Amino acid sequence: MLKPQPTATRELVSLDGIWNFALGSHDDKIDIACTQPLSPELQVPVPASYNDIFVDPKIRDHVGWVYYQRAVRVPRGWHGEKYFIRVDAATHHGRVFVNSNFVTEHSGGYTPFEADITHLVAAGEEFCLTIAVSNVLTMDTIPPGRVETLANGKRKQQYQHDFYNYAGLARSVWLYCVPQVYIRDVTVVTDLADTSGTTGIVEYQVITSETLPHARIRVSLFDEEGHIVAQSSGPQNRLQVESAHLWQPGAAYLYQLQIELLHDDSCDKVLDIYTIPTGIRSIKVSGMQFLLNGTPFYFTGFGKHEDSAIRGKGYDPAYMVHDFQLMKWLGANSFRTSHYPYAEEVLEYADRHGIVVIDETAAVGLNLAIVAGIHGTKAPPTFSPETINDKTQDAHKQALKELIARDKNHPCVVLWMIANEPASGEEGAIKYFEPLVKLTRELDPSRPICFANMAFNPVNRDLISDMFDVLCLNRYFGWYKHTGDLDMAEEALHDELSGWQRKFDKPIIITEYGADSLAGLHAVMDVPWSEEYQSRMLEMCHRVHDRVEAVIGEHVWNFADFQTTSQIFRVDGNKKGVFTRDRKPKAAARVLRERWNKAY
Ligand code: BDP
Repeated sequence: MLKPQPTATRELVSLDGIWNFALGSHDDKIDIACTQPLSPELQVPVPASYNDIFVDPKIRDHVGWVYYQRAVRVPRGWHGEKYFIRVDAATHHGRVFVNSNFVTEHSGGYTPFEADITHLVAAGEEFCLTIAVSNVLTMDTIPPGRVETLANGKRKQQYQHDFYNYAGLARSVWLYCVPQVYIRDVTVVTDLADTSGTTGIVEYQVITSETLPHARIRVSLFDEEGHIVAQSSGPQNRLQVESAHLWQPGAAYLYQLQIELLHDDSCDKVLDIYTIPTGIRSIKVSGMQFLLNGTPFYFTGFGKHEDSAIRGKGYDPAYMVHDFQLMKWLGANSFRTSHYPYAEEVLEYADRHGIVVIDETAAVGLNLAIVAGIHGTKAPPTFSPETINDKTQDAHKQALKELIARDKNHPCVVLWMIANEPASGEEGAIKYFEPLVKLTRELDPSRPICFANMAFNPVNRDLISDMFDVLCLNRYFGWYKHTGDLDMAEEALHDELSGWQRKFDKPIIITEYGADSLAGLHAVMDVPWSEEYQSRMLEMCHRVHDRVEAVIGEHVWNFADFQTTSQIFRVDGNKKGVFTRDRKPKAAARVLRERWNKAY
């Protein structure tokens, strides 16, 4: 799915800003009256989650639909074009209305959707745009959840993941136009032709709104100086680039792949034009190594969250650039989009600056044993008709399709993570994951795949790791296990990682390791929650990572403290950040800076 882009043939209007806002009723019904002009009494910024904007628990804890509304004018110059409303994210369900006419709906809170509204409004006209957004999670959604009705009649959203269920229009909304005949989709896959790594391959496939003769699709690859280095025609082909500049971690080089649809009687007349920033690089998993451009790559960095005070999960370019600066300061070369696809702007920035990304779906919480473990209750089976079932699996398939459709052309994305900490030791996991693995490989045969395994499913209990290319392990030795005893933790971590290496002979990335720490709490001894203990725990893990050959990466959990749902074992959120929520470094930052700034 192409991100809207202003080009010589396309225009784009941002609908970000202040929108009118209303709360829906306390059920799952859409209130059609809310698509009539709303009073401006409540107004919200877009993009932002709405929860922490107001000081009203009724809004923060609302379960169901809310309504966003604003007036929009279609530019008068768009006569004869096709125009679309595009919503970058509506968490978790969105319904779009143009002057009360229902236009489209979408489930999945972290991927975009759009609708052609050309037939509904004429160029030059103003219309009332309403977007209804529901935050409800059920066993049919990804991530899954359950709405509980309390004794006092109040509805409460339950879910199995640790981060707060922020909702709303957390990313941009656009009105954009394309010509009548237009480029619908482009897929770009790159590789290196030889082991010496000098000849780059760029394979492309273009889908147009109507079938065109070969000669009418022209594709040109420009280097960073603006020179054409390869050219071709037709909807699919393979370009070869001699002495290619490679996209390298920390040293990105971006070519521009320009696609043009030409008029039938003159090649000088361009009907549509679209450009894809293209990094030439190869990815391969070989034995226990992860090869980027033929060279073993060691991942250093973080599992992150899109999370900040007030705006919740709202995209904020200032926070984004600052986070990248902090990662660079530490010597981090990569991060994981835990636990959902991030705003596309984040991937564009990573492409431009050579930061490697593990791209994750929102399939988090597919494990009923974790919550049961916390409350000391007996866990129901995770995979059953009443719990994670065929409908969840359908939603998961859709989430994979949308993730790959959106992110397939980003050179920074080197690995698809299809789920976080599922119940991979329960029998139902095989039947659940087999079709998902197959689908992911069909959708993108060019990238390896993984899931994040959790501690309840060690090597002798996990049933699905053989289906994946890279083993990703989330491990909290020294925190949830052997708390305060780093000697025991070190031995146990080493034993466990050695076991995985012996059984699979595959590369291992430690996709989560870390400890909570309260900024400002200091201790001489190994006192959990102190800044020193967090640092010493990370150092302990690093000693083990260095001793196990298969370990090819480490992502600390988490980059920054983040908001969680109200729980007694969280104090104003999860405090495993190496930075506080407002991005002040804790002592652990020094440990990482020292370690990661030496070359890997
Ligand atoms: C892991 C989860 C992550 C949590 C983390 C923690 O993958 O989402 O936030 O534990 O407990 O199991 O801090």
